[in-house]
Amino acid sequence: MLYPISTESRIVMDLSGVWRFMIDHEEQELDLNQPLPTQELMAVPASFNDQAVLAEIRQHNGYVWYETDFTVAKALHDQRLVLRFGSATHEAWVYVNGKFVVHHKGGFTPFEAEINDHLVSGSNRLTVRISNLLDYSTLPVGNYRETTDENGKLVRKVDENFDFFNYAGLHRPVKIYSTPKSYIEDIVIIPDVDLVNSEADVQVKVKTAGAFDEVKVTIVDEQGQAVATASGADVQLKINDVNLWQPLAAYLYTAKVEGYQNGALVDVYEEPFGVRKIEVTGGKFLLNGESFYFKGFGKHEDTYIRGRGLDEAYNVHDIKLMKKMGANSLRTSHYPYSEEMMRLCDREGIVVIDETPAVGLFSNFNFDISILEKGGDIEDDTWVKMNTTEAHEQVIKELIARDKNHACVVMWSIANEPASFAKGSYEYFAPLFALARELDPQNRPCTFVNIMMALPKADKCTELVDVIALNRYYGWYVQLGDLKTAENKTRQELLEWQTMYPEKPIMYTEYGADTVAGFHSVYGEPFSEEYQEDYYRMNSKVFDEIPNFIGEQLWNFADFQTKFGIVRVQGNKKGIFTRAREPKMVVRYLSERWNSIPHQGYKN
Ligand code: BDP
Repeated sequence: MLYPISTESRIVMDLSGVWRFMIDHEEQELDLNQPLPTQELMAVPASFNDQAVLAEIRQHNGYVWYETDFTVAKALHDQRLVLRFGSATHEAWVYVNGKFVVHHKGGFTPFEAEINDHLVSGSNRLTVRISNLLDYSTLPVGNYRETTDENGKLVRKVDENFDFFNYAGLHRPVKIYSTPKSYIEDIVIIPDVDLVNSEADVQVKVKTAGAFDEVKVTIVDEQGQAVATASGADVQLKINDVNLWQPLAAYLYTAKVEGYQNGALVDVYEEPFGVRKIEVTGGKFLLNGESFYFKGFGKHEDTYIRGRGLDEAYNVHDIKLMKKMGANSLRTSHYPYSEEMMRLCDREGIVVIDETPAVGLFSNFNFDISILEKGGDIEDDTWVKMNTTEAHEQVIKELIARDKNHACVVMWSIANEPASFAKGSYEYFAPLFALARELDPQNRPCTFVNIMMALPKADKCTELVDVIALNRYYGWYVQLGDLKTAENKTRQELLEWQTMYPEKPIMYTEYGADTVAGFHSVYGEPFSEEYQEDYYRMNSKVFDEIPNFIGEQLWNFADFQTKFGIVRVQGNKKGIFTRAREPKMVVRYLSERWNSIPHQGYKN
């Protein structure tokens, strides 16, 4: 799916701004021919939860309404007009002038619809109904229940089966873009680089709709010079003396695609891409033929007031902080991030593990690893209870359709911390890994993120992955305050993985300790800034001993909001930055460490 951009043949209108907003009390049916009966206002894009200063809105579980007005310039009336949502969390029904135009389920991927037939000249009304409900058929997974209040009125309740606040609303830009009636629908770019001769064959496949008698593809370099050109909807172009997309030294080419009719240019689209090679072999992760060491973060799209809404200033700032620390990578934990962030990572050379919103695939979450140390059959009914296959297939399709051309994406993460030790997990995941591998034109490696209880002997799904990605909390959820034992456990487990799967590289995708900024302890007690630093030092020491250990992505970049919980005071405090992006003490230690570890060629 193409990102909406303006070109010589296309115009983008951004509908961001202040919209009307209303909670749906499900009492009477709304007359969609009338404007929403509300005085409440809500900024878009942003979560609705934290804006209004009303508990009723912040904690609402159910349906809400958004509405705005827009006018399309007369000059565009003969163009194809597409209404596009960067995301709507988690389910949306869209109406233009009271008429239904599109429905989409899944809160983190874009969707769109042609709206020409629904438009009137002058002012148009765009109304969106959104649900933030989650259950055992959605991703992420929520524990859903219905009760009634003292007046017999239905009360819906979602208890998040995951550790982040269930922010919802119109989180990403809502746009209308124009194309000519005949238009470029999709572009697939598959670079194949010959590292020895510094040249690349780039296959470009163009999908068009309508009447074109010629499609022309030109590859343009960063200086704006055309370096290769070809005619056809499926072409191979050669780039000599190719500039590689390298971690933190990104080089982006642009594929300029033009569609002609009777010699006249009809539609143009420009897709950025990078040339780089990814290989997983002999326990290493190779980027452009050299072993790559992941240094970086799991994070969240999470800021004050905006909640999970797009904030490009935060995105730019976060990446600058990462680069300053010597980091080179992030995982889009625990859902696809905005397209704006993905384009920024392309530009900044940030290496991305791109994750689906499959989190909470666990019917009985706890950190009791003793159940697994006992061995034998594990009592867990996750794969009987969950009904997420359809949503999972859909989001893999939508994520790969959206992100397939991004240079920054080096691996897909199919899920975070599923019950991969439980009966039925392999049968659930095998077809999903097969689907991702079949759909990705660039054949990127695939993984899922393994939960602490799924120790080497217990896990049933590791066979499916290219890279073993582990979330581990020795020294926090287990062996709290006992870093000596935690160190031994860490070492013992990593060596066990390495022995069992000598060909598969191993990395940490989470490890961390809740730390209250400003809390200090001469004893280095848990929650203190000293403990956080000791915890990271202990882990670093073990990582450096394990040859196949190829990366450390800590948890979390910044403190973030969660649901209430007795171990969550104002959210999760595992950030190495506060929610306001102020550094905790450990940032100095990690900056020194990461700035001294090369991005490539470490542990060769
Ligand atoms: C892991 C989850 C992550 C949590 C983290 C934690 O993947 O979402 O926030 O633990 O407990 O289980 O901090």
